[in-house]
Amino acid sequence: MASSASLPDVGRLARDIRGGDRTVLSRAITLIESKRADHRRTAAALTQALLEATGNAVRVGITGAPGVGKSTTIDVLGTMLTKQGRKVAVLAVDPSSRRTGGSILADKTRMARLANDTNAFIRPSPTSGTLGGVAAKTRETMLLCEAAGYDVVLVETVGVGQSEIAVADMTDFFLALMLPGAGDELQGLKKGVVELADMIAVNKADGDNLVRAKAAAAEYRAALHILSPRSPNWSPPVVTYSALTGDGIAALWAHVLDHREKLSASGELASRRGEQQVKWMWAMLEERLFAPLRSDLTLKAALPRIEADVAAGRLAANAAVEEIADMLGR
Ligand SMILES: Nc1nc2c(ncn2[C@@H]2O[C@H](COP(=O)(O)OP(=O)(O)O)[C@@H](O)[C@H]2O)c(=O)[nH]1
Ligand SMILES: [Mg+2]
Repeated sequence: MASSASLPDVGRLARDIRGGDRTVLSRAITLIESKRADHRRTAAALTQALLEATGNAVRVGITGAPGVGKSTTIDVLGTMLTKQGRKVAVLAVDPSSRRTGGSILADKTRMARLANDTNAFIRPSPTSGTLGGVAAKTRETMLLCEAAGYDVVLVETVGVGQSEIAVADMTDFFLALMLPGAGDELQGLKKGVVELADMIAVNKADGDNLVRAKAAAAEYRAALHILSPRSPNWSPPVVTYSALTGDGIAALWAHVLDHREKLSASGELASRRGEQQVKWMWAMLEERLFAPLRSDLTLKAALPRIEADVAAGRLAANAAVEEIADMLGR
């Protein structure tokens, strides 16, 4: 284990991050992502030191099936926002990227304009096998970006179950992107994504797709009618747009700002954020407390036998818990 002398000075790191130093920001995010216990403690101290400088960004989660146009949308939306004087951070959560690394490269080329924009910061968030397979450190990364002065944070996630819920739980506005037509409109509903969404946006409403995009939007609108809204202060709109031509992008962002205004006025934004933070604390604590179950080799080896005994009725569930707790307490 490294001595504390080799660890970065938290006060200095915090100052440089607040000063907007991108290199320091990148290094700090690497520290946040580290699994080393001493790094973890330093990262926590850093987050705490920066806390009062966080919370000022518009936090938007963007989800949708692969190919729906998330990266293209972020490129055009992000560029529009930096032109308005905003600083935009993009955090890309892709559970598949751990295996191939390829999708991150693809994303960088899809976000070519933003990648070269000095007022934008793009960071892929590595996923871990824990916390539902979601990037376990994306939330803290977002806080660091806010402290560095990024006032829009876009979190991109590919449309697969748990990572969507996790991203919805760390953002103010959850945007579900859909493809026009193809009769798959209601699949999104089945997966529950639409229930999380603060807006549904049908992309690729251009050329031959225009009519099908409008038809898809009408279907979503009808479907949303029968769902109870996530917020008493907001009915999720359904819009069509084209990331390719840029048509509808400004209107899309206007809805995000409208949502923000309404939820700020009602106090819901602050309470939603507060709840998110507490929920996140418990998720991390649970994760921490369960860690020995995965790392203790003797216990790991014994668990299948214990489970089998419980399943077969040879071992009472409470007796199994005592046995496991004894092993943990050794
Ligand atoms: N026609 C059309 N194609 C689009 C639009 N947006 C994205 N695409 C294309 O759809 C493909 C997938 O886009 P990408 O942004 O990588 O999707 P992601 O996987 O959701 O990030 C690319 O070939 C894009 O050029 C759009 O608005 N109209
Ligand atoms: Mg992408």
